[in-house]
Amino acid sequence: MYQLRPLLLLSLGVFVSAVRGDDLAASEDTVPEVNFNLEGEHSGELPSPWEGPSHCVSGDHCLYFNPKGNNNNGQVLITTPNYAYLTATFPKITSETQIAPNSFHLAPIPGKGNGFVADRLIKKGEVIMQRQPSFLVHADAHIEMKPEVQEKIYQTALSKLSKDAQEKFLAQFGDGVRTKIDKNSFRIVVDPSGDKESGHLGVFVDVSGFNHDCRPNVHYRITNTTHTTVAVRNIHPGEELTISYIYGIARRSTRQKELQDWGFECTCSQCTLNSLEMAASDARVKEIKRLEEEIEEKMSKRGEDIKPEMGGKLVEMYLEEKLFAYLAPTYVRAALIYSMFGNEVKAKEYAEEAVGALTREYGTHAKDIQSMRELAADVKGHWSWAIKVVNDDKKKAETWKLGQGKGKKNETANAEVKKERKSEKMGKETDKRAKKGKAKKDEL
Ligand SMILES: *[C@@H]1O[C@H](CO)[C@@H](O)[C@H](O)[C@H]1NC(C)=O
Ligand SMILES: CC(=O)N[C@H]1CO[C@H](CO)[C@@H](O)[C@@H]1O
Repeated sequence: MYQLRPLLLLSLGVFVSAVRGDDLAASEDTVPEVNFNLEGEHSGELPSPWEGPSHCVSGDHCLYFNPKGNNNNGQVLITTPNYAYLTATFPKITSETQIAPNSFHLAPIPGKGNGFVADRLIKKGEVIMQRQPSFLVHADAHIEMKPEVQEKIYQTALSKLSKDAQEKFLAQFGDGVRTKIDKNSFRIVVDPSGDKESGHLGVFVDVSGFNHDCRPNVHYRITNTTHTTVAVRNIHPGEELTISYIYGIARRSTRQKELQDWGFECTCSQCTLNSLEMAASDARVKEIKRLEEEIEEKMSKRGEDIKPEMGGKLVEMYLEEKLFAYLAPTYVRAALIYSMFGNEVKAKEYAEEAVGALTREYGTHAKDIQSMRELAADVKGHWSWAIKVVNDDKKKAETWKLGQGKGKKNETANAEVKKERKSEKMGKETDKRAKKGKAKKDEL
């Protein structure tokens, strides 16, 4: 099976125009009608070897094609001039290499169709695959277009890909091109600034060979439309390579409900435990969430009542639950907490693990990597060092506040927007205090 669910952003406006049928008819093979007057937005031609725009629909959704993309297998976009330009001009991936092509092969997996099987030991941290989407469509266009118009433009787009890519596309789960996109695409925010309007659906034909497991051995991330898969533990010859189609840190009943979207029950190792093990697993997941909330809450109150062993306990539960694809934030927390309590050995150990996990899960540019490297290299020189050792020392409390302002900026790899805002506020607080001359040497 090759199913991946896109997370569509359905706004009311989109829904209304879909109901009203606002789409104009497709202008097959006519002069592209591209809007050249959008202020501050790109509307011209794309750099070579990109072709297009052509086949424009609804004014500004057009077809773009890169025959050299994906190792000459081709890449098609159905999107606005601006998003096409962004996609076509993302920096080339050079820092991350692909492992040898002979490390795994596609083979029948009992009960699952085809899947990737390792041919050699694939080591934790190895990059398995990096791909551009073969087929990328703006979410608005996918939702709004009239079916007959959509069918035409999707068929045209598909016919531009190599034979091999077309075959792989058509071998995916679902009837018809539209359903295959619904069931197999990844949601991609094209604009690096996070503009919500820039939601696209991307189909990566090679990635479809990864089957689902709720305790996967491979992590994936999408950066600037590039899909990267990395081994999160050692994978032995003969073992299947899996990713998770859903967020893994959920109880079994939740996971099963979500997976019904692909028409199958969760039958992975974790979902088929016996009832005793299952209850233990569910309890652990519940405790993980509770402890994470508790740590977050205490950290937001200058680390009041936080216990040194909390971070370590969290890591332990993640490992027991085999959540190897989601370890980075957990290691970062543990490293910081141990450092705050002046435990040099453990702070160093977890900071080193954090660097590895951040690289696997977020790439070499992950926000917190530099800080975790610094912590691992010189625990006692880090802002967090021993600030909880003397609880009632005024100066230490001050340091904590300053440190947190800085720490928040650097050490919340996957902080949500809300948390970012909070840290901005704290950052300003730090500046104010710095001006008053109260800052310590290494806090700024
Ligand atoms: C993503 O694209 C933006 C804009 O082109 C670029 O500044 C940024 O460095 C890219 N990120 C990565 C990780 O390549
Ligand atoms: C300790 C650490 O990682 N500091 C970095 C925090 O982020 C700023 C910029 O965002 C860097 O300049 C620091 O080096």
